[in-house]
Amino acid sequence: KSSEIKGILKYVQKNYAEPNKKYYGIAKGRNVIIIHLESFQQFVINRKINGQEVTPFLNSLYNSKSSLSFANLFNQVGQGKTSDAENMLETSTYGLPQGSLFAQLGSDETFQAMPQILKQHGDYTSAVFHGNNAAFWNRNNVYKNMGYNYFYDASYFDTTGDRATGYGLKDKLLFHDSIKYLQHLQQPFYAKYITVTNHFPYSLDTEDKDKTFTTTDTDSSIVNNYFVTNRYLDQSIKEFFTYLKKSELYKNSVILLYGDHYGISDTENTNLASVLGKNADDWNANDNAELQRVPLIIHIPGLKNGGIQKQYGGEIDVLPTLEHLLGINSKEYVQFGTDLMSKQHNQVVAFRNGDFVSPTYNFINNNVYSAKTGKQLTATTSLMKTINKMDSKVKKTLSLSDSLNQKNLLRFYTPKGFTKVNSSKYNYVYPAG
Ligand code: GP9
Ligand code: MN
Repeated sequence: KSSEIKGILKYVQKNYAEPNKKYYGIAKGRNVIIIHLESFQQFVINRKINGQEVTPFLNSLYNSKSSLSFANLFNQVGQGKTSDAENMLETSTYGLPQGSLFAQLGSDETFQAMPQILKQHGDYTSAVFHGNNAAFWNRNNVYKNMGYNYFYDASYFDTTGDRATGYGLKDKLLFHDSIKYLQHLQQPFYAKYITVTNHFPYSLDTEDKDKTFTTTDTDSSIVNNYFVTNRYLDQSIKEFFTYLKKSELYKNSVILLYGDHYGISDTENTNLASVLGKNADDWNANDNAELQRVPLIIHIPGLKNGGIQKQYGGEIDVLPTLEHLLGINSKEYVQFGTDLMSKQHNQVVAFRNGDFVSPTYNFINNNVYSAKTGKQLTATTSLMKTINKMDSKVKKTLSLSDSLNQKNLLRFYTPKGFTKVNSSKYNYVYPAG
């Protein structure tokens, strides 16, 4: 086992991408607020429906010079969905080939996750705010192993009657009702909000629907309703930012927003074609892959030279990117992603099933597509030589991540200056639960 972890360390160190000096440490010491945008996809950004932007506030953040916004960031989740996204964001390791890492391994896993990393680089306090019950995705156990100080789940909030939808407290209420807890967190803090209202089946009472917004009229009620809860999510974020600005937390924070995975499934995608100005009859597997983009917006109040970034990346890359912005070198940790702002950043994005996308070629269901035109390419010997090289790198990174997690190999490696999490120190209280 100790030789196995050595091999993995050697691999991640070889793949390490050096920080870009222009951005290294620009957010050092700030509070970090992560906003997990449930089921929110990139194609919604800057999109108008019936002449109106679906998400005007998120668009303003996305288009701001104070944000590093990523146009080609792909979700890489497997069956663990939200929990896989969280795992990648917190640890820069992949979810499992089957099932959810949180659910299957999370109770006993040794993590080197962001809450503990920040505890040791700047004495951060950490908390999660979520409108669902603590046990969902085994979060109650996982967060202790990640070193989270506090977990404010549904039991902290009034979720009665129409205050909740299928997955818990509505987002506007989550932001509003959590402020009394957020205000009292010791600064600097690392706070994560996991939203729920924009979750399948995208239902919302009439009184919560935005009357100024008229959605699409496709044959799919899922597609039509999706944009309605997108708008609700957008307005909840806007209200939260209004509070942040009023409280002065805003200028001392970096606010990172990301979509966790698709909201419209492959089987519904043809109903989206008309909305996207495409022909449903030509829809193929590559179109589904292209739709796996999710927004990543790293909003740094005061930043003047941000803007939209075109480089390809995935959820696995978010953690090293954030670490470098905070002036923490990711080199000492076992992380499979690379800093999106680094000149050495790896732009081949692995999907959990072994398919991949990149700025040149997409490899989907054993077919090669041009990333530029979306057309399927003939598998010539020379093309396949290139593809096989990319493919074996993708397979290798996934399998090393799986060994690390499945055999809990971080038990055998503690980086210098890192203290292993002692989960027994954390005892989350669930007041009404
Ligand atoms: C529930 C929420 C949804 O607490 O995070 O998870 P998902 O169904 O998207 O994996
Ligand atoms: Mn989700």
